[in-house]
Amino acid sequence: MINDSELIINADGSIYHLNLKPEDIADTIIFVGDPDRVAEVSKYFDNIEVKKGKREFITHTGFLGNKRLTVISTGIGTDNIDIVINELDALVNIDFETKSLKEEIKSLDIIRIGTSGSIQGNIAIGTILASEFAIGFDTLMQYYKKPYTETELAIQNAVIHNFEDLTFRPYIGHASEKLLAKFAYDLPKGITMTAPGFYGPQGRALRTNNTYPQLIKQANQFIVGNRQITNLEMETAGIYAMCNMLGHHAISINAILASRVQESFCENPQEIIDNAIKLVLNRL
Ligand code: R1P
Repeated sequence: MINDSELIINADGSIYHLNLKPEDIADTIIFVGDPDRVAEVSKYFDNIEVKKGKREFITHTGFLGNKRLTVISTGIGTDNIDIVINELDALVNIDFETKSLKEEIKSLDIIRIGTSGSIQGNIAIGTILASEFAIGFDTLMQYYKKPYTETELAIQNAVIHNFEDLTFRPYIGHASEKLLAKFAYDLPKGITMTAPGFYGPQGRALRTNNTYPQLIKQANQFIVGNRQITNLEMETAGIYAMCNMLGHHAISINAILASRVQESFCENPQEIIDNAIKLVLNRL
């Protein structure tokens, strides 16, 4: 039995942060960062049966045709991803009455629709890109033991050699093969770099003296086999690594809004994000 301070259930039977009960979520879950983006996705649903929220975690569940779907906002950063993945996993795999693991462990399908910056000249603003792998420059996976595939180990070694002056060891996660085949068969794919902040941790210096001023240049030049780091954001590595560890399927679809090599930002972010939303919903 899991104790009351590890699995915190609210008085109404919902889980602590997400404020959701097991019956509130579907087996296919779309993640967005921005809470306002939840309605931008659910406006395409045929009906919405659940609308709940707490803090930055807004959830809508409904049907698109005969497919039951949940869309949930994760807010910014992998610290939130820790909460969202653990609580979603508990909602499907822990019996809230007995507070014990269910006999049959379920795998969720998780699709992130996020915004991101390109760090390669050939990935233009407006591109919809799928993350095949992700590198976490944040600390989340220091607290968990995840099995590594051979390709992940090769990427991790290449990162340590390429980013010479790093004082920490980034972690690696991978997309679900099943979801790559379903959602990203014709999309450009790449390695996504996940940062624990928007400014210094992504090589921006408005008025700061940064520890890694060469971060974007090093990311741009990184190569392992025939793979490059294509883009930069703040959640994908956490989603992938946590899902790899817990047996959930995940894919991250990135709407490229900025180019860090051309040093420019798009004029039509909403249109690019909407293209990514429609692409994912059409392939469900
Ligand atoms: C930073 O502006 C935020 O935007 C990106 C980053 O990953 C970070 O969360 O994604 P979302 O638009 O999905 O939030």
